[in-house]
Amino acid sequence: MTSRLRLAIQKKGRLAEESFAALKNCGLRFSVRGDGLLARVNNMPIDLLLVRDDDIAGFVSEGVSDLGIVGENVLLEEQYVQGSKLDAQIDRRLGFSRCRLCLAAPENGNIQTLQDLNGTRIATSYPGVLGNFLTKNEIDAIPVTMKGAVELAPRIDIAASICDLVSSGATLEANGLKAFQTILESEAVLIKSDRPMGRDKQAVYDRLVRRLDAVIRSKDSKYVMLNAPRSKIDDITRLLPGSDAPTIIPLPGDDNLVAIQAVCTETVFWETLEALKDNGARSILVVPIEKMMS
Ligand code: PRT
Ligand code: ZN
Repeated sequence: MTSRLRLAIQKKGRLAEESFAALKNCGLRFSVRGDGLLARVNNMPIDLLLVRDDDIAGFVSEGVSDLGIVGENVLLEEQYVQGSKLDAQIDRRLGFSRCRLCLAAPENGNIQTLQDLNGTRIATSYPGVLGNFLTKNEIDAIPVTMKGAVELAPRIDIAASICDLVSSGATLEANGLKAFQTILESEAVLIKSDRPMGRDKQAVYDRLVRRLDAVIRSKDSKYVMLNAPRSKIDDITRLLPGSDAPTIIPLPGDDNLVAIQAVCTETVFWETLEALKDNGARSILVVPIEKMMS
């Protein structure tokens, strides 16, 4: 087996672009060409396995790949289907490709609540996750497995409702369906097995995840700079999202005014800026943070 760390990622699809982007932000240099299954990272001993997302958890479990990036929804489904045979666990959450696995039914139809599902069929690509949810909630319904076009099932009487991934909600709306229950909040996750990696690979893994953590942390982070009356320091500090110790700098020539600078680790909304202004803040600047390592 190669001494290079192997990371399996989706070759093409909704996860692929963001997985590539996260790795490039970690400073990995590679190019993905044509039909190749393997992309070599030039500046670190890492090889990327470019595969379908359904194969990733299995590859990690079998030791074909040391790590994988996959939707939590796909990992959980594999875990339910394969049970204890699957040796692939969540190492860390990556914060992209967020979506919800929802139960949805025709708007204004017979199914509006969980209880209405009793005795009906539910079309889904996630029979394992759905089956577990139904058992836990003591609902007696039958999952019907479909690999695609799940949203069409109610229209052609394959099932009365569906259990599918939703992000913007446009697909449900276009098909006259309405979500009435979320059964899983999913995002991309880094997965690995419980097997030890060996010292060399472990060192590469440590470097990679330290950078990944920094990329995830800096994604929503902004550096906020503003001037404010000294009397408002506490109010303004409280308004800065996800910042614990802002830097306060006196402004020469004006004893009543200070400059406040802070790293905000949560999204800075327009509403936050408006509230800061209402509390006397002036000259507010919000700038992106490219890299952050504590
Ligand atoms: O070819 P391969 O097997 O690798 O890919 P795939 O076709 O199985 O998966 P792909 O690329 O569609 O999705 C990969 C992963 O992206 C999923 O497993 C999720 O973790 C994540 N993801 C995030 C989504 C969505 N958002 C999503 N909206 N996967 C699918 N959808 C579909 C959903 O099934 C529905 O058909 O998009 C439609 C709904 O989208 P909205 O925006 O209209 O609500
Ligand atoms: Zn797939």
